[in-house]
Amino acid sequence: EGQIPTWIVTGGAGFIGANLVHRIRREKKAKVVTFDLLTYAGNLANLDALSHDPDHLFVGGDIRDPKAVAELFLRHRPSGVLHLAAESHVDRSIESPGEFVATNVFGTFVLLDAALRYWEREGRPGDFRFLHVSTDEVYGSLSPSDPPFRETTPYAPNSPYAASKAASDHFVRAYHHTYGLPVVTTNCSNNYGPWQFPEKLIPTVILAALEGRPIPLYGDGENIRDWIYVEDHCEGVLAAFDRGRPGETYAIGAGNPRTNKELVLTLCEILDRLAPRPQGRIRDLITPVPDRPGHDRRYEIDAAKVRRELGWAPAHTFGEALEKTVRWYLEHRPWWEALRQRYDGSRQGTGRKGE
Ligand code: NAD
Ligand code: TDX
Repeated sequence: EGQIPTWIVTGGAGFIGANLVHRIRREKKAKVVTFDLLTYAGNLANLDALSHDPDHLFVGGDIRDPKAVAELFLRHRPSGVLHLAAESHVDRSIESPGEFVATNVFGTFVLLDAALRYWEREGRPGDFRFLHVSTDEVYGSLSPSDPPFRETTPYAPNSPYAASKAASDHFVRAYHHTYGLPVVTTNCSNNYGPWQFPEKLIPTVILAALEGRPIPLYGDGENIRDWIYVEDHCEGVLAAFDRGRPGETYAIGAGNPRTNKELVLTLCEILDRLAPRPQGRIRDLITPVPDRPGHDRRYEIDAAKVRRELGWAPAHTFGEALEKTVRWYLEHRPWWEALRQRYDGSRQGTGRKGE
């Protein structure tokens, strides 16, 4: 037909989704339909630069709504789906786990079921892909001597968030095994970069420093996370979408494990250079707060399979991308100041509402 294909991106107005949508429109010959409910975490401003792009369309809607999702497939006839819509914040999942079951588990099921019906009606095209974006948190917590997570690591989710993502991964797997739907799942480590909602650690630290507020460090600060620049994650997602084998899972990580304390101190050092405070060193703002209940101690990814099978490798080094991220927040004050109405940044520690 000579027409370019249409890809549906769910959650495209969120942090990773927006980075992915921009990347697709920059680098791929595909139309994008962003399907997003615009919850507290979704933000149309993240897609502002595409407002005049004739090959991008925003559709507001809920992945938990079977009619809206069926309509989405019928109307846009996609050749692939990149599924990122989710409730994504561990602390919120501790406060209200039900929303995580509804969106991450039931919403993913609704999307899979609509994709299956559509795919069967189209004659089961072999090149259709349902790419499910998931997390390394499904594997649980590593002890200091454990080897990093791999695709074969047993699932052992510990937070309601991780449990809901694990359940969604299992439904994705079942739709391949039982019905043959061509699915691929990626399990990625902690992302950072532009448009990350300020409830997550890295933007929390940057904005607290810029506003002269306490920088909350949970527990002893010795928990380890494996950090990846969001652009590298998006490249991995697109590689898996393009070349991943149906039914396979791919663990994505850039090999940057850091304790929270190390990471926060590195950020403070970058901020002391780029946005010094006349009142003193930024590290003086670091404030220990009560630990997250059930806080996983250590995550780390062994990305040998994506490197070998998909030819993927991260293009950014940790120090440079972290500094680039700090600069992005410095240069996009209006973006995050507007979010202050939805999130005042004063929550410290976690636990239940009102604590
Ligand atoms: P985010 O919270 O920034 O964005 C989520 C988006 O989904 C928002 O735009 C929101 O409006 C939308 N959404 C929520 N509920 C919806 C619903 N019912 N219907 C339609 N849209 C809905 O999340 P993120 O950090 O960009 O994460 C994106 C995906 O990547 C998630 O599936 C998450 O589990 C996964 N992931 C995130 C990380 C990370 O470090 N942030 C790491 C690995 C995997
Ligand atoms: O203020 C804080 N202080 C602090 O010490 C916050 C917000 C976090 N932390 C700690 C908790 C974690 O050990 O920093 C670490 C990172 O916390 P988050 O940014 O909340 O991320 P995490 O819980 O590791 O989950 C993230 O990575 C995997 C994303 O939110 C998930 O969506 C993703 O799947």
